[in-house]
Amino acid sequence: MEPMVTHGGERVAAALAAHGVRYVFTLCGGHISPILTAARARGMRIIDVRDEATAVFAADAVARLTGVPGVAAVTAGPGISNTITALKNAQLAQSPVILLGGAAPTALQGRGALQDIDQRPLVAPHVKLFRKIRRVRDLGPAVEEAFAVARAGVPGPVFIECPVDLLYDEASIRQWYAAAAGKGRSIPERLLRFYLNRHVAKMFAGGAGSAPPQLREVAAPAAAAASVAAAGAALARAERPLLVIGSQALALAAAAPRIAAAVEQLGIPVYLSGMARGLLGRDSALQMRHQRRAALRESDCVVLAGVPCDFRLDYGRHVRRSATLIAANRSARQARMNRRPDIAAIGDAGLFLERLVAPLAQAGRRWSSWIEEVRTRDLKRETEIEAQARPQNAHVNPLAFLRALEQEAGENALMVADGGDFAAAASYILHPRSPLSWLDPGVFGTLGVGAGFALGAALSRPGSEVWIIYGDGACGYSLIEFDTFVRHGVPVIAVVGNDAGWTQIAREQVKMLHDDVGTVLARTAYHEVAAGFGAEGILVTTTAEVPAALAQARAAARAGKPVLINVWLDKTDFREGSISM
Ligand SMILES: Cc1ncc(C[n+]2csc(CCOP(=O)(O)OP(=O)(O)O)c2C)c(N)n1
Ligand SMILES: [Mg+2]
Repeated sequence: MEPMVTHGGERVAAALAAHGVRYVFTLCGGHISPILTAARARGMRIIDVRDEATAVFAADAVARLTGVPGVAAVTAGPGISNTITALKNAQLAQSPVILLGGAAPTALQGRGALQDIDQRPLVAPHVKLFRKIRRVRDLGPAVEEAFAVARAGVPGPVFIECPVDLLYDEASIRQWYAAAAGKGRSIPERLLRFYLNRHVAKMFAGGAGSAPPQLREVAAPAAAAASVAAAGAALARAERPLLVIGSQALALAAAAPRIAAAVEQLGIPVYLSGMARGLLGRDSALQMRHQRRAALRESDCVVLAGVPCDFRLDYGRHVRRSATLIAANRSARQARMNRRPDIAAIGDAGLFLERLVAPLAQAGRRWSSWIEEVRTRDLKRETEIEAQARPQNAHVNPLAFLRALEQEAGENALMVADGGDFAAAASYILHPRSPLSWLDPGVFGTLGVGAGFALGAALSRPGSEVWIIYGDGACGYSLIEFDTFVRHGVPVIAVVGNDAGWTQIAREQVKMLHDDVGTVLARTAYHEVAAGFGAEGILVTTTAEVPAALAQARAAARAGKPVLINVWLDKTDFREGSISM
């Protein structure tokens, strides 16, 4: 039987349940207790983490992997301010996250209540919608609205502010306000009582019954048929077409297998970035991993599917001027950023790729020699990496380690990248196994996503092997969440690429400014930190130890235990010269 809806927290929980929410990520606070208890009573799993940022990163991962908004709930004031980096990251990654935030009692806001700040100016710039609730009966509909707004158009986070006095039952709140109003007989005291009585009446107005939650359909935006036709015609004419598919093309996560099939049918060489990595499985003949810039330089018709012309494409300069540029994007602004495309298909980029199949099949074009050309260059780079992975010094060659991991990781592996050079090297060497099996922060490039992403991923994909590829610098942000992994039985495997430094930064800083100040770390025993939380900690200082360590880690994870492998890396010049700004 459905639990009774007797208070505002239950209204929120009922609406979450109606939308199929299974996990609420949180760090507790008195302002939100009724939401957590009501959500648990409705069968949702409450995952309590150690930093509010982690809660939002985890909700973000759930959203990206399932296409259904992920939900986090945090307390008023510092609980909310702690989420800002993660919220901004979700906004820039266009991830539909719903953040429920506590707030001081409605009548006390702005009067010096505990943890009371004006939350709107803090949060509003980072969300699609900031909804401040003032009446109990608006709580459920606000959740319904949040689920619709977060997914519509360009997806993104939504914030609902739930003041604590709307979340408890009416009798308790009336009692609380009555006590606050006192029993004094003076005119100001009687006025206060009158005012508070009226205030409470408004808060609970029309709230006795509650309509069952309404689910709203969110139709994916579809590009105009004319732009699909124009793109099909341009590709059919092209001699060296190229496809670049980015995160936004996977906004409809459930459509991933269909999008993958469509891309295979198009027969155009393709580069995958962000959340699109893994779309074509581990070894598709069409997918290239290296030398994207060279391929873009040569291509006469480039399709950017869910990819803006930002720094990763050198603001559009990677595509030659004479090429026909086709941009498929849910955002008209992103489609035109820095460079006007010849054909703009404004709508869902994944759907757009599916709709290209028919016109191109009709044209019957094949580009085998062009594919050969790009493939040859791709393989040449692979051979170079193989050579760079060979040198052995005192500790572990990072490329050799990542190649061993690529061999060893299971077919159901899902990888989270959090770090600088080591994580970037991983993005070249690891082959994500299947659609939506790779997570990185995205364009905000924030360090610290690791544990939160892994948590969301492990829960969304039970039975998969979740790896975090950490830099030793990056791991510091979320190492504390090994406590969460252990308490909640989430068997994540973290690899810390320990080069005793913030190497991506040190590399350029030392070269240009001849000083490593602020970039040096130690060979810290991160594995012992994890072990202290009750996880399995493994130290690897030499190449010879790698195979056994990977096998041990997988076995422990299969037995339900989280693992951290601390790998002492040697230096390599693999990332020499790469700089992002
Ligand atoms: C929150 C945040 N702070 C700082 C940076 C700047 N930054 C980018 S890469 C990097 C170094 C990362 O070091 P580590 O995780 O050890 O990886 P490595 O480059 O050493 O492999 C830093 C500090 C950032 N991207 N995000
Ligand atoms: Mg490092």
